[in-house]
Amino acid sequence: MYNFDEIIDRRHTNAMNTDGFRSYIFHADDTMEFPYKDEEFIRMWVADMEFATPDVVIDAMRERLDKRIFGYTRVFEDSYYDAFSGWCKTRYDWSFEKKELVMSNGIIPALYELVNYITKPDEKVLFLTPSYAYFKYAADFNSRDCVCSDLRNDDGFYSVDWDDLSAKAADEKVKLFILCNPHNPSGRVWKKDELEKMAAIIEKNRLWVISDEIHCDLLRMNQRHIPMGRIMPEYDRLITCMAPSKTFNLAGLMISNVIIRNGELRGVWLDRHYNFDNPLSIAAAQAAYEKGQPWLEELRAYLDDNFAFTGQYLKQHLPQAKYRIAEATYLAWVDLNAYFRKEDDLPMFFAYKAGVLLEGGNMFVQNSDGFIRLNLAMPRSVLAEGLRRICEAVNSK
Ligand code: LCS
Repeated sequence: MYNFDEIIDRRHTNAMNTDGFRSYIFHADDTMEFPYKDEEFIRMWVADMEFATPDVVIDAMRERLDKRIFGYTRVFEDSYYDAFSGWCKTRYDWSFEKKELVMSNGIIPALYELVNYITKPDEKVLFLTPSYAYFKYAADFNSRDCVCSDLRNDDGFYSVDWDDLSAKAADEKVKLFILCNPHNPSGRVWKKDELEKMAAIIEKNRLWVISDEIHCDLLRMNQRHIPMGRIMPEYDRLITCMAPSKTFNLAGLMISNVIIRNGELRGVWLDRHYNFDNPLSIAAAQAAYEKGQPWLEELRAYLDDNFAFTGQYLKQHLPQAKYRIAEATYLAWVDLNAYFRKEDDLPMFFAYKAGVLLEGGNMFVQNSDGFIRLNLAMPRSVLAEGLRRICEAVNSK
């Protein structure tokens, strides 16, 4: 039994979570002041967890430390591929060849590079909104235009607007579709029929697809993830991104997996990508895939309970909030439109009035006004305090 109730002090670890919120959420510097001390905030924003990474991962890093030399390193040995591909086969019944796997220091840098390698300057990138904002930033960074297809929201349940997506995919300048599967921020786990419909649209228009599956291990207990690679087993223009970073709380180790089927694109990547990996990160990631499953199953059960707890709390204290338990991720997506105007700055409101750091509104590209996103990956006692403060601030507005 792991102890997910333990409160771990993250101060003085250079954590984005504790020290980076002024710049990331508020685009401000250290002089920005709040009615709370930094350590008094309940932090429900950036997508990492307040839980310790599993012991098996830390032990593997210690073993690697004992080897004492940390020279230039890359994933050369089969053991990493065996661990990660074994994970995919067991959990998702999906396989890929060893040569298709390349490593990246993160999915974000991979997106930035791939958009550049795949699209020409006048071509466009398509994705579903609301969206993880870095899909847009990856296009912006490369001066590519974005085309957004708004998801439909039926009483908190998100689905694709098929007519809209088909029409936008048919734009001859659209060359790349970035799919978030499962979807951040709605938490949807796209089902087989939905993925098949997307695949038909992709094939019809010969689009490249980056399927960002970084959240795929973090499912509610009753859900199943289907990699796009299984829906499109022969499609050459598919890139799949997965990582141990969200799953095992290793984002700072900066190691992620990119599976590139197309040989030519892989060649461009291998030529142009800065191709070294951190030796501690390789040890950690491999151990996570080899031995991390029992920890992950306990984590998922704890997260399921946090989602149920949040639902009950909101129902009682903020009855007009619309909330559905996310099918995946540890991120709750809450519709507060009954309480706020579209133009209200929700992250600012909650930081000042509640002492809670969260993301919301226009931080998700479009189609997200009046929503907040709450990171629930924390001990229940801290979550309870965060929810108490959120509800109190809204109710005393
Ligand atoms: N892709 C998606 C869909 C994500 O949600 C995140 C992190 C990343 C990629 C980042 O991958 P990395 O570069 O770390 O490998 N999501 C975050 C979020 O929603 N808030 O903080 C991080």
